[in-house]
Amino acid sequence: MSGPIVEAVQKHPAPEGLIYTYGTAGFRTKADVLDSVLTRVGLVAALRSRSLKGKWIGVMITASHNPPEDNGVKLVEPLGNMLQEEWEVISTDMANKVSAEHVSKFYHDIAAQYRIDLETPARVVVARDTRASGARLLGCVMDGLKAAGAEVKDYGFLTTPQLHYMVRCLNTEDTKDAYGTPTENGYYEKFSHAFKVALKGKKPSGSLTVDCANGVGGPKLTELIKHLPPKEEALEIFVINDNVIKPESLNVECGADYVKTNQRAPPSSKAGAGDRCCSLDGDADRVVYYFKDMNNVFRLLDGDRIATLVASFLGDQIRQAGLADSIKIGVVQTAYANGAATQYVEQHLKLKVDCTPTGVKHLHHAAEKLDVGVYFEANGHGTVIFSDDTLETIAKYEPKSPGQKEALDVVHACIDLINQSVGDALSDMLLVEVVLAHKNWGPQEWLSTYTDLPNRLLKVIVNDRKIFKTTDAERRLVSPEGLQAQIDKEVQKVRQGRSFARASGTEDAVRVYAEAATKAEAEDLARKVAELVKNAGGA
Ligand code: G16
Repeated sequence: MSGPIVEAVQKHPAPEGLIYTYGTAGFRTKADVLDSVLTRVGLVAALRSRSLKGKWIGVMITASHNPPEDNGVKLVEPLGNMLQEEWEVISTDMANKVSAEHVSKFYHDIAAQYRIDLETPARVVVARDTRASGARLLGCVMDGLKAAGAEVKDYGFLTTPQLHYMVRCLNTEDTKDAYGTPTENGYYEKFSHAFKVALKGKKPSGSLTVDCANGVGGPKLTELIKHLPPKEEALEIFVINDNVIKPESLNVECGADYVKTNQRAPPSSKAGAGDRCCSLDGDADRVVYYFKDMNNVFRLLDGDRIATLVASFLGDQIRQAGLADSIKIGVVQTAYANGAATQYVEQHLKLKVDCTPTGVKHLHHAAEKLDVGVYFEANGHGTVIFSDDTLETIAKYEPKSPGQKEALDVVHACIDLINQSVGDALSDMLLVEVVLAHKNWGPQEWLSTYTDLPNRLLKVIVNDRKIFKTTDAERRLVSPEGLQAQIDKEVQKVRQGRSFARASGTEDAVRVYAEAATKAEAEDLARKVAELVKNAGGA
């Protein structure tokens, strides 16, 4: 068998003995073993587009929060959602075919099985983050796309959420659901305009320092700032850790994952007490806030905090607009959500909380079932989505007083400000700033809404993380046998204890989370559970 597909696949042979999996956020591993995967992802993207009659499909080359030597790739559905699970399986199968002939046969088998007409146009949008391996891997995807005869738009460097935005814009262009102009400028204009309108003349207090993880978020935030209202009228932003010329510094001692996991500011931070700071991750789809309090103690305002802040604000505005009876807000979290955050949402905000496994796609699906679904992972990954019915209710609603109109205007502006295709650090950050400005809050007031339970997150390297299998939204282990009972025993020894272990979908490690009434108890519990995991996993 020969032909363009066989030739393209032969050009990028798969290393022997490696098994690839489309995980939490696509394929992600060391960049030097990804060439074959990228070419095959190009083929899958073309098939997926053809299966949807030529709709644009996104390919993002990034390993987000992972170290600089890693890379990865994920596929984006036409409305900017994560790839459908059925196609994750196809992608995994495609990546693991042994020979070029097998790949070509599989490509045609899938086309036959899904009744995909290979003459239908295939349209694919590609972009990448600033990793050194990105250019080479882009070449590998292009070879796959070319072999499959796809039409390609290459946006160069983008944040992951910008790529999602482009995909959604391209597929909704000239329809009643048009999301925006599919250009970088279009992105900046849409979100900066919504920011200005949502602020309603209010000004966030103080400035904001943004750590960009030395990733693609740095240059993109600098561009966005040019479109925002002048700092005298709105917000002064200081950009730090934006060195993309040195890709080996990506996510190193900076960025959202560093701050969340280590519960400390990047060592490079020069912020003083009370200064509001936030950190993006390597591809700018996560954001966490933090500050030093008056005693110089580091205080984290993570994804749970963003969810509670935003849910309470939107709840207030919807109530003030007179829409409380027709629109219900819900919050979606994962097992990593702090117990105090869950309690605050349920008991104080009186909102429903759903818990799903880790991975944006799971949270997104759960949020889609709500009128307004506020979903955030504790690590800062999340957004808010409004159901079609809710959007219609809001669009048709006639306010009955100036107060109702004012609140309704804010709701409209927030809908535009929130990147509803996916969690977007830049859009989330602007939303947080709007809420703080309306509430006239600094980070201390935000922190005072509830007290987090002390917690600890650890990474354990084991021989084979795949033996760690979970149930109950990853809160309990079903394998290795007997391990959960041992964890339960440790949990019972501390006050307000909770702990779980799960295999990471993006790194070769098992993650252990523990929380308890005191810092010492939380750290002790995390250490003990990590030890149990190590023993069971043959570290
Ligand atoms: C990705 C996923 C997130 C997930 C994170 C960690 O984030 O998109 O949903 O929380 O990985 O996942 P895991 O614990 O399975 O390694 P990112 O920002 O790295 O793309």
